[in-house]
Amino acid sequence: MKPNNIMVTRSSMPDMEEYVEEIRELWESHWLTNMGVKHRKLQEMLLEYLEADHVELFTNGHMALELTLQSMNLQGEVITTPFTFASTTHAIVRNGLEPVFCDINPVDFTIDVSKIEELVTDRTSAIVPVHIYGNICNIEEIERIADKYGLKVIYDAAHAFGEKYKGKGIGTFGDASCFSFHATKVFNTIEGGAVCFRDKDFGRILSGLKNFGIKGPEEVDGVGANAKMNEFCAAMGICNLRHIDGEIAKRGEIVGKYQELLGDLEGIQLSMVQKDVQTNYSYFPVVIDEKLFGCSRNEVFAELGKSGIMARKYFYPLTNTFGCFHGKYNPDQTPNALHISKRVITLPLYADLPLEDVERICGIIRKNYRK
Ligand code: T4K
Repeated sequence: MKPNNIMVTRSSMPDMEEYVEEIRELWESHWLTNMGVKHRKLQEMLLEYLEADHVELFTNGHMALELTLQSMNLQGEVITTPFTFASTTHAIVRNGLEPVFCDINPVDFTIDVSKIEELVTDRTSAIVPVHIYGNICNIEEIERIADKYGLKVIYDAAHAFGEKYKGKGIGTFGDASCFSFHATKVFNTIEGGAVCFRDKDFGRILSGLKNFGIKGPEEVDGVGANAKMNEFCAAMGICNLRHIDGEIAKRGEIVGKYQELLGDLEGIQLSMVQKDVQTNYSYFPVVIDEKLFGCSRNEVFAELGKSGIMARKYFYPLTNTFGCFHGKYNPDQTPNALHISKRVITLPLYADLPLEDVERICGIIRKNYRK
């Protein structure tokens, strides 16, 4: 990475002194992991911030999702979307379940709820919808379908930290919602993740599975993994959570600037805040229609790259085209997802991105408009 490059994102960090103060007592106690004081403190803070019934912390967002699926003891098929990060599909497959790919809608790129029911079979056990880029899925319709067919709903909420829908914390919907606290996310614990859920009994199984399924000193009742958040990561989360509202507000300003500077161009679909959603401005994806815009996504991506602006093609390629699946899935069955994945580009967005840099990025994009 060249020092002057602008990356797609940059981790939010507290002042070093604040972090050092937070970890000082770890030197005194020598207690570094296994649900120590920082772990418990962050858990309490998140319970309040996310307005959730229960929160369980994890070593990363992927293990949160993978172990949530395992805790529910699902069988057969799981309906999900391929327009996501590898983690969503891998969590399903690594549980021995079969992903059944539903298309996305071309407006907010979440699961197309009008196509879910036709994919339900007598082998379907769950739906794993993704709040992609922090865009919230059609929660009411997903709930209706899940109730009708007796399916579990596990939201991949990796991008949706702190968001609200109709005034309610996003982690309160479905059977569980899995968040990522990776360094690249709106809220980070360096690496980390969490699951919000309502059912206490499910929580007991889930918390056991993140610690090898150990129930007591002489009892192991689940084939679990090691997915505990350590004390240093939890301490980072405690510090970052103190500043989160300010960080989200700064991201909002940047998004506003992008919308102001690109909003008049034809052939570039900008990310819009959804109705009834209190957003966290996770990502700023734009979709480029070559015919109307006058040049392709790949050309814009390359032009930005020449100026040291490292945008990304989140989420290209689709997970149902990954080589590890050896052609098992047909991406033509998810045509909107395929279309968007070939045209989307995610522009740099982080709290401290200077507005002059946003102007420079938009200047390059505008220079390529119908040039
Ligand atoms: N579900 C969804 C829908 C997800 O998007 C993700 C993760 C998950 C589940 C799983 O959650 P985790 O298990 O990861 O908690 C990144 C992240 O690694 C990944 O967390 C994220 N989604 C995915 C969308 O993006 P890369 O390979 O693109 O990251 P990388 O290393 O290229 O970093 C991107 C930019 O971020 C860098 O250019 C600079 C900046 N950065 C990166 C790191 C590592 C920092 O500023 N600080 C850092 O420490 O995957």
